[in-house]
Amino acid sequence: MTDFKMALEKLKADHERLIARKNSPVETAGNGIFERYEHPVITAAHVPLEWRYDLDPKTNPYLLERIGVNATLNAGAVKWQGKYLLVVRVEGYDRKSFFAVAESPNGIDNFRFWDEPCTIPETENPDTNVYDMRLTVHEDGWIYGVFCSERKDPAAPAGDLSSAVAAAGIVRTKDLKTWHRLPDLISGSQQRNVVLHPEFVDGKYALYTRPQEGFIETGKGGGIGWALVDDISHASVNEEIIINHRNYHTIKELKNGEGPHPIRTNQGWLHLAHGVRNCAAGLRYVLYLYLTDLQDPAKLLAEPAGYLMAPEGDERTGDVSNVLFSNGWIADEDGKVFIYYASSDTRMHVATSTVEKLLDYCLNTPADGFRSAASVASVKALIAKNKQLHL
Ligand code: M1P
Repeated sequence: MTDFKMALEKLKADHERLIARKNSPVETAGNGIFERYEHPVITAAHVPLEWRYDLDPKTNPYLLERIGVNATLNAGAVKWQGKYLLVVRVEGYDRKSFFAVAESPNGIDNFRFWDEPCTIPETENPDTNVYDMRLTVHEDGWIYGVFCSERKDPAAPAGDLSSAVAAAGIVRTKDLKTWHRLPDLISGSQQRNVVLHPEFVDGKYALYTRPQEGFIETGKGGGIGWALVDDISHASVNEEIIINHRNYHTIKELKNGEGPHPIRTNQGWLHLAHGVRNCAAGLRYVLYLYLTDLQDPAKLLAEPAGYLMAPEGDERTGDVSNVLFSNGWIADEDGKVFIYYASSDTRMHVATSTVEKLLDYCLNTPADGFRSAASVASVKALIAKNKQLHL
């Protein structure tokens, strides 16, 4: 066998071993609310070899990687024809992200990318970068993908090659293969983390928004917003109310953002979001839950204090360390919930729970009292309750 053939066989065998690797829940006692899994579900090394290597010995005799993948992160999720699909943000060495579908039979391992990345049509004003797609199977019959479209800030002073503008790009599809681009969301501010609610509300499309004054800073943007839209093919934010606020001295004092679209439950809409605070180590991104009213999804019913999940162990390091971010989850018919999250902007993981447990967590965890004394009162109330049990 030639050196080239041997190297290729090894590459293929290593790749297949990685993809077929079984994933199991981490066995250490957790908090009972969810289970983490041993291995990430998708890493840069999961990306097909054909996307990265020229496999022709004549043009690539040393079998060098031609197009490197830096990270696989922030995936939208949907259960589709019995399969668990992630629309992954694949980021190349060139810093550009694109979307690609990976499919698993069980939601926890064996994620395989489809043959080719998604082709997302551009608008007249081409996106420089696209990322973080939220998928919504809407009751209008389409599957929508709402994502961040990033372009250079036209008002940036000469020499400033960093300032950017974030807007919500919108695509829709019937098969997750052919994507139709709609005009970007028109908004008075920059927008990231925009998510389409799966049902009409008062006969209109409903969007979770995240108004922000700059590309990074939300400024006066108060948190997760809510806007009703008459025509999704010319979507425009006219009235925007804040339904989940940022608060001083909380996990979301700097900014927050809706994760995937909320799950309909018999107690209300269950939301997963990220909260960000600043500290000496930089920005820290954690995941939290809140519940809103079934009839009025903009009305907050419950919100536990603090985070549901924070970066742990290996999750804490990566391209942008100390970050957990989620824009995809899947609720199965039996109530099992697959939470897909990226750690440190580098790789994708799964954690599992159930709708029942997440509701219990949401409804029975004390809310934030915004002062240390209130936290002490919560702990003391729990101690007093437990004392009654005479265990
Ligand atoms: O680097 C962490 C995250 O930062 C941004 O999130 P947000 O808009 O809430 O600040 C996004 O760029 C996201 O992709 C990234 O994971």
